[in-house]
Amino acid sequence: MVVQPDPGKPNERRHRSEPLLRDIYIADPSAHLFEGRIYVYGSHDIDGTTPEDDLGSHFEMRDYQVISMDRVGGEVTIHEVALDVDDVPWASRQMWAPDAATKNGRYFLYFPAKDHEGVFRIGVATADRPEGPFRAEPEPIKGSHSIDPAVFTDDDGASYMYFGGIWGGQLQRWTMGHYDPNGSKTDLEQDEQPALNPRVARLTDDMLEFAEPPREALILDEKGFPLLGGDHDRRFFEAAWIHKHAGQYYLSYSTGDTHYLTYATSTSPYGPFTYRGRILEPVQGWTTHHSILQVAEQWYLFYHDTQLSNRTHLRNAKVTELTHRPDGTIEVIDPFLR
Ligand code: FUB
Repeated sequence: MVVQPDPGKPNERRHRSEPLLRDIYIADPSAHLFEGRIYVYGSHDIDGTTPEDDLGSHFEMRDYQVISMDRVGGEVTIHEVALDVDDVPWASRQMWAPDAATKNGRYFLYFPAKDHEGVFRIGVATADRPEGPFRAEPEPIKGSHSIDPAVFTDDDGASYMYFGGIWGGQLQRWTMGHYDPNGSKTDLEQDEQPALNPRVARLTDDMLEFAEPPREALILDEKGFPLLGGDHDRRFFEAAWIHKHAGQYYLSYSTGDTHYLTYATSTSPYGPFTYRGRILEPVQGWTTHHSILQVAEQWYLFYHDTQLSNRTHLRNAKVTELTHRPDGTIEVIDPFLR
């Protein structure tokens, strides 16, 4: 199937980058360099039947298909289905944004999905090859909840998972240490109180469990105060990603309802992180979700928009160059400017 833009809704603004592929919809692209090749692990968007709502019920993804390329700009290979929801005993629906990692020649796919009670959990599946097929562990990771896992391996070999997302991602329903089905549908509903932050936990040596209880990766303003719930332009919403540059840990994330990709830095993988600015101005489409990858000397931002479909839940992956300035800040990217 070739995905064509909806002719009834022309995209009038010129985009900075073209979609990486047009055959299937891939969103939330998590890019990694494995075995000298770029592999991208994303959501495989489909057009389901569930009506659109504020909780993202219309994001009904059922499987993952890895894409790969030998270089940015090279031919993109779409691999066979890597993991299907029917092959995950604990999962019922909504295979959202995944990530991947490798250790000792094994590959690990980390993915959120709703369990049979409708609660988001995070699972792990293993494979011998970066593209899969992956075999899921029978249970979700103990202590995992919410969405958008991102796994970062530090120079000393320790791996950490960052995760969480508010609104449909349910993070606001875990403030008591357990899932509250009657909790807020959006956030803490306390604009003057500290906002929710992503969670971080080191992984066990076998990469299959948390080695410690997840903790908050605090995001502070320039004066050292927590970002507040009402600070929608800067506070964490979803899509955490970590990269390390010049000895600093960069936590980047989406501000959700204000549609920015922003970042904060720290000298520790646990934070606290200090807010530094924006990476990407709003793209076409509601969601914005990304990864940051260095290939040789060049850094890249993988992201998505809805250029091909003009529909919120049918997104296409893209890539563009990203630049760190000498002072450690990142040049802001306008998705509509070359
Ligand atoms: O793809 C489904 C959800 O949309 C992701 O988990 C969020 O980050 C947002 O991109």
